[in-house]
Order: sequence, then C-alpha cells, then structure tokens
Amino acid sequence: MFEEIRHELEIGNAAGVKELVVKLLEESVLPKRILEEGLVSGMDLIGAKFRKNEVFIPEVMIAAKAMHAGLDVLNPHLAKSGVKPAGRILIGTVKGDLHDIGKNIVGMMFRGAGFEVVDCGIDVSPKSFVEALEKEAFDIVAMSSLLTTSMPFMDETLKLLKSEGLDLKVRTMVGGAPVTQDFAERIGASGYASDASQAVDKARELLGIVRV
Ligand code: B1M
Repeated sequence: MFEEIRHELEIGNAAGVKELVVKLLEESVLPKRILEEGLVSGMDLIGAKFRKNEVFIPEVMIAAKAMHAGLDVLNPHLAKSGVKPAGRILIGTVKGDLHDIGKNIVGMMFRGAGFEVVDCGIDVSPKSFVEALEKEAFDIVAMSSLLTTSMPFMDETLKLLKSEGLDLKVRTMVGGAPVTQDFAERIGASGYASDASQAVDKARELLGIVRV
C-alpha cells in the first residue's frame, strides 16, 4: 500500500492518498511508517523527478496538495504517538518583495519532508524575522527573494540575527531566482538551494538528517 500512496501522490490524487492513509491506520500500521514510507518517500520521488525535469512546478504543487490531504488525516495520530517533526522551519519572503509562489512551493516541500513549517509571509522585515525567532524555537530560518532589490534584506536579516546572538541558535537558508551560492556564501548564510527539491536536501544536510 505504500507503493500505492507514492503512486497516488505522483498523480496528485488527494482523495486516493487520504483513503489509503485511513486504510493503513485501520490496519494499525504505525503513523510514523505511513509518514516516512508513504508520504515523505513519495514526495522525495517527486523531488527527484523535478530535479531531472521529468515533472514541473504544476505537478509538484498538485502532489503537495495530495500530500497535505494525507497529512491532515495522519497529523493527529502522529501527535498522539509522540512523533516529532524532522525540524522546525521559519520561512518568509524578505522585505520589499511580494513574490510568494516559489516560497510557498518550498514550504510545501519542507512539509512533505516531515518538517514543521511556520510561514511568516511576504515583505518580511529583518526585525520581523528576529521577533518570530525570539518568540519560538526554530532550527532553520529560510528566506526567499525574487528581486535583486530585495536580496540585500537577506544580508540585513543575517546581520541582525548575528547582533542579537541568534545566529548561534538557528541555521539560515537563502534561495530564489536571483540568489546564488556565491551570494549565500558572501552574506554568511548556512545554506543555499536553487529549487524546492534541493531546499529539502539542504535542510536535511544542515540538520544532519540522513535518509536511506
Ligand atoms: Co515579478 N518579477 N515583479 N511579479 N515576477 C520577476 C521575478 C522578474 C524576474 C520578471 C522580469 O522582469 N523578467 C522581475 C525581477 C527582476 C529582478 O529583480 N531580477 C520582476 C519584477 C521586476 C517585478 C516588479 C518590480 C514589477 C513592477 O511592478 N514593475 C514587481 C515587484 C513587486 C514586489 O515584489 N515588490 C513584481 C510583481 C509581480 C507580481 C505581483 C505580478 C507576481 C507575483 C505574484 C506572487 O508571487 N504571488 C510576479 C510574478 C509572478 C513574476 C514572475 C513572472 C514569476 C515568479 C514566479 O512565481 N516563478 C517572475 C519572472 C519569472 O520568473 N519568469 C517575476 C515561479 C516560481 C515557482 O519560481 O519563485 O523562482 P521561483 O521559485 C523557485 C526557486 O527560485 C526556488 O524554488 C522555487 C521552486 O523551485 N526558491 C527557493 C524560491 N525561494 C526559495 C527559497 C529557498 C530555496 C529555494 O530557500 C530558503
């Protein structure tokens, strides 16, 4: 049935995914196994295909929607059985920038990989990122930018994190069409990813999560 979940995810059949998750729960399969061997594994396959240009943004979004349908059923059972998320990620589009399509896809892929994601939206100032990090604990703060004019706010956010001593508590990730590995290194971000699938790999790498 795990194979079936992966297939239903790939074709974006939300009702099919939901039904299979319910069936597996009725058969007393552990929620953690359903998450890892069904949903996360299915989204990993989509991510790999996206990287090879075998599927494109619309397919990824449809698969992510189907994954959410499965997660809605599974989440209360995961919580009851004490399964912890892979990590907590705060994501937002930086100040001056209203583009959110890519950021939303990255957020969906993070969720599909078992991370808990808090999305602080668009046009997020350095101060707002810092305030969110002071309120709650996160493992990673992930910033998206689509404009060359908003990229400097990634740098400013990192500087403010550092001056508040938060850089020792949280990893930082940057991405978005104009952002490069070189830029990420220059501003001292912990990681960079060029697309949603690589963002998942990078987040796992930053938190030392190994998937076999
Ligand atoms: Co705007 N826009 N836009 N726009 N817009 C671009 C980005 C632009 C390249 C178009 C162009 O001129 N060719 C250009 C930027 C030029 C530059 O600075 N280099 C541009 C401009 C100039 C503007 C305005 C200034 C236009 C104006 O008003 N004169 C204005 C700015 C508004 C603002 O933000 N303050 C503006 C406005 C808008 C709309 C509101 C109309 C709309 C946004 C709607 C929305 O997001 N809700 C819009 C759109 C749609 C685009 C284009 C057409 C598409 C962007 C997109 O959604 N791509 C874009 C041109 C283009 O890219 N062809 C353009 C699809 C998305 C899935 O890809 O966001 O790259 P992307 O995300 C990818 C990766 O980048 C990566 O993963 C995602 C999935 O694989 N990724 C990350 C993203 N974030 C990541 C974070 C990570 C890791 C990976 O880690 C944290």
